[in-house]
Amino acid sequence: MELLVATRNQGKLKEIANLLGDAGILVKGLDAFESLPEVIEDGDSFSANARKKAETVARLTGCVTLADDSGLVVEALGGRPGIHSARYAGPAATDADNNRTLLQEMASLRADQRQAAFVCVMALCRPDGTCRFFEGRLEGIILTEGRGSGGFGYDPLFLVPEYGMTLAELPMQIKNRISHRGQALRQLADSLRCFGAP
Ligand code: ITT
Repeated sequence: MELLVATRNQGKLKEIANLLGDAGILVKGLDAFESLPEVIEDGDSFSANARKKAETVARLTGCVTLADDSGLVVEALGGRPGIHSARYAGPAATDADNNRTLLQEMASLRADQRQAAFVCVMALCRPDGTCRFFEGRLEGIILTEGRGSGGFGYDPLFLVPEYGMTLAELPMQIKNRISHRGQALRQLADSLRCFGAP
């Protein structure tokens, strides 16, 4: 089975392909559809943005579509960067820009104020707008400098206490076993196994 994923983020796509590949599902990202318009992520929650991305692409292509809206939630920053994680440092921000901004915003925080969580909401939508949602969350600590070269986004700053390593130091197989995205995708794979396409 092939599944369209409404993302242009190659880091996400790689993890999703790896996880769903184990369930026999081949994924295709939006790079195969150059002419599709950019979906504006103006919802006020992860689920609203996940639905908007999946529903829009499903309607435009006529294909069942999966979307991932995810981000980093830092309690001591009132939940920032949250749904704005991809563009925390500005509209054209790179991962390095976002990581720098996060470290600046957290510079005055004590060690016991550096708890954070990655959150992922997946929406699987049909062209008629019917959707199912799957969620995951991973708790961790934000370091004062990056470690590791794997993963993407905020991974070098995100320490997983049980492993004593950042998500950028852990192999993808382990990240996928514990991550917010892995949790959501395992629910999705179970749901597809039981009910077929939505
Ligand atoms: P698409 O909308 O095309 O999927 P995006 O990067 O804009 O790509 P989001 O709006 O969902 O996607 O923003 C997710 C951001 O949250 C992502 O760019 C990273 O900065 C961060 N993020 C999410 N999951 C992450 C992970 O597993 N590791 C590191 N950073 C992550």
